[in-house]
Amino acid sequence: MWTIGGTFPGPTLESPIAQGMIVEWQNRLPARHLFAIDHTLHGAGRNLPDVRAVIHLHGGRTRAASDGYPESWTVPGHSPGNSQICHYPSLQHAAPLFYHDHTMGINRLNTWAGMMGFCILRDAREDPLNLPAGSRDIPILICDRTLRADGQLDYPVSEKPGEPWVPEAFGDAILANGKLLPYLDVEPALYRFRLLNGSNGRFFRFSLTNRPHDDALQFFVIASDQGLLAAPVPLRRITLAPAERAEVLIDFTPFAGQHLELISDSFQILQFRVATGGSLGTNKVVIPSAARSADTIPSTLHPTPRIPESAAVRTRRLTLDENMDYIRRSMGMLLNNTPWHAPITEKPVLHSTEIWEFVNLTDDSHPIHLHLVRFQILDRRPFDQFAYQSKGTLHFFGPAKPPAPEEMGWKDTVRADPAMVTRIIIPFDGYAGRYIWHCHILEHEDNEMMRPYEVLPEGSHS
Ligand SMILES: [Cu+2]
Repeated sequence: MWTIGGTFPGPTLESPIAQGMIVEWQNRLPARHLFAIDHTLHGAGRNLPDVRAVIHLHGGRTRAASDGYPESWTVPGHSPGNSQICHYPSLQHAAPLFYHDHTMGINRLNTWAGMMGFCILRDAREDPLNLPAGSRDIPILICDRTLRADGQLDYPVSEKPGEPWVPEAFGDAILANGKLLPYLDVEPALYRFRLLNGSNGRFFRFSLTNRPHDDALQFFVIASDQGLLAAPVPLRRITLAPAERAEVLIDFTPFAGQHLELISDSFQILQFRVATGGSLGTNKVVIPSAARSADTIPSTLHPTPRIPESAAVRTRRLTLDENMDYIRRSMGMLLNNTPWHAPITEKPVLHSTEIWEFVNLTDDSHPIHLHLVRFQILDRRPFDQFAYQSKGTLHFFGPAKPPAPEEMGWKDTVRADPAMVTRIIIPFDGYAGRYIWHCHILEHEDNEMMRPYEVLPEGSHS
């Protein structure tokens, strides 16, 4: 793999909020790329070096200069120009963030190669909640990859000579923190897991089972992309699109001596081996039950008042489009029918609030991510794709559906489902500057499903 810091996932960055971090990302990749580059894609031409990298902190409220713009890549080497120095002020809520490559035209290859890891922002104001901590607070990056018969990492290619890009890459090996079918020894106690879907394109539907009984066991969702929900949400199954996160509490207390499994549909992902009687191994001190009084699930977490629609100064209607490329003879995807290099069209003003509605004209669900900001999901509403294509009018097939309870917190990535209008409300807080928004299916992103946007200084007219 091509990793950050020599491990996959890369080292977990941890910081209290508002303390700030300065990270120097040094590019010491080898001279040849691990996978086949499609030089016909925008930003990946033969005139550019094959091996390039730039790191983005996903979900970070970061100044544009440190955000990892896709064209601000570095090349391998040890001289000063070969590293990217980023300031992450972390002036935001505690949240499970992650960093990953974002290089123009080859992001899907670099990230698949392994260039990603967690960044956990903590807030001491959460301490009174007594959530599981230390060895019972575990980030788990789950992703699919393809392994060749000799065990080496592989990435699919198309059948077209010289144009290896594929519209989607799905692997049949599911890795949890880089391991295939691993197990985790746990105590019969309450645990906090921070789940991240690190796949290029695979959606997961996680559940917890006690095979062979195959019951879908209950767990509690306590946080989404941008931190704690208002209250824990009991669930037996949760969908995570690429780049979405969920924090869950699992209580292993009733399962002493049993094996449980985290699964997604038919895939086994991770086995939990629950110790008997509160001890783990021979040297471990048995925790008296009185000392575990913190093993309760809080009834409330963090207030997340809903932003009223009236707070928005404007609404932008943005289509998600399929685009038949007759030269490439393949289907590409676009945002608002506009390629990456066209002039910037979305220019919200700093500290203003907008509603963006994604009119999905494709047959795919696209996880849409905006850099810099956090947002709330307003609703999803089914509409007539044909009427929109032919007349440009929105004809709805039914009422708007509110987001699921586990989506009611702050988000930075939203599932825009096919034939639905997905609406989000976004306070553009943070910094003025040029950022991007894109589909987080990395094959789509690399082939034009990404656009710049610009936050204008306060007092400007958008
Ligand atoms: Cu997409």
